[in-house]
Amino acid sequence: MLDTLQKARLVRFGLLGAAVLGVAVGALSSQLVTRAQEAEPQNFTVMAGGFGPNNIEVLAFAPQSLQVHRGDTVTWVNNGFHNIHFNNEPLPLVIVPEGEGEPIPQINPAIAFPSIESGATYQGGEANSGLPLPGVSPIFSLVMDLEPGTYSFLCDVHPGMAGVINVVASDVSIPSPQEVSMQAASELGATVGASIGATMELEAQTFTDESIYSGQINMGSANTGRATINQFFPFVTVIQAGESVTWNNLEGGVEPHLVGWPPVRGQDVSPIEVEGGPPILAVGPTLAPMTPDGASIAAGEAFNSGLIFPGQSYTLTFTEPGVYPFTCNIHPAMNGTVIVEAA
Ligand SMILES: [Cu+2]
Repeated sequence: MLDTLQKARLVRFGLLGAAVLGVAVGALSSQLVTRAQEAEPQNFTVMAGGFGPNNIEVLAFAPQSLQVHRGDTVTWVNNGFHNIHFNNEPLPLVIVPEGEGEPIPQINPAIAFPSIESGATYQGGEANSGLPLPGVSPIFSLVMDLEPGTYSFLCDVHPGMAGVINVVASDVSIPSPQEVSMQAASELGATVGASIGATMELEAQTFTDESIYSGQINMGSANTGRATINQFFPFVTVIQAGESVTWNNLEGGVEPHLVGWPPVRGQDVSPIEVEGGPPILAVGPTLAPMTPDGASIAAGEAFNSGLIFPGQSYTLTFTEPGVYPFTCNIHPAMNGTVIVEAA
């Protein structure tokens, strides 16, 4: 038998429980259903790139498109080496400005450095987050103070990587921040899933005598949507002394690669200080071409192709028998071997 006090407690607990549940359900439903403009501005997250298993990297903004109301904030999470640039066309990543003295190949300062600070109010026009260089936060946000309309942004490093923000009128209901994040996860997941299948196919196609003895190596993947599979296909090739190997970054790929040996990692830029201004981000030994296309390599000789973009190839001739490892300086998991047999 419950005494009166216990009953009173149970009733109170029951009411409290229902109230807590009600608040929770209320909060959840207000977050999960589409809605017209909230009294408070909302904060939406956009993923800039993502990583999967098997050396898969997604070079896309997710969600690719989202709706906001005027005054909402969009926060980009930079998961890779990307910038967020409200601009019509991508800019070239490496430029060689004409000027006094030796021309210096350098990372384009119009890509590298921000033209708007994170947290600022965006009112349209050209605006660039800058690159996530050492010491720069991977989180970048803007308050969208914009008339209803479509505003597109892109990553200059990865042509084709672009996204859209649709600013809609305040009385139009839009997906909640939680729904937008779910959409992002779904888009990234679908791309990674398709690429896992593609990896297996590419490996099966390239683990054949025909492929291994061809002297042809593909750098990463092509036609895997907005994903790149950062492997060499095949990663072993066998040639005779005096023959050549050609590395192909196929048309339809989305990521630059290099081929070189020994590995030179993490020295993408060699900054040159400039008084009263930002440094010149001179291309460092990781990215700098050292060995021209078509050159001959002797046993033990160091080489570096420099960046090879989709649609470009790079050929070396191996004159001496031996085992020649190679790597991609910007993708440490990309490694392979040329085996040169005596002719
Ligand atoms: Cu690579």
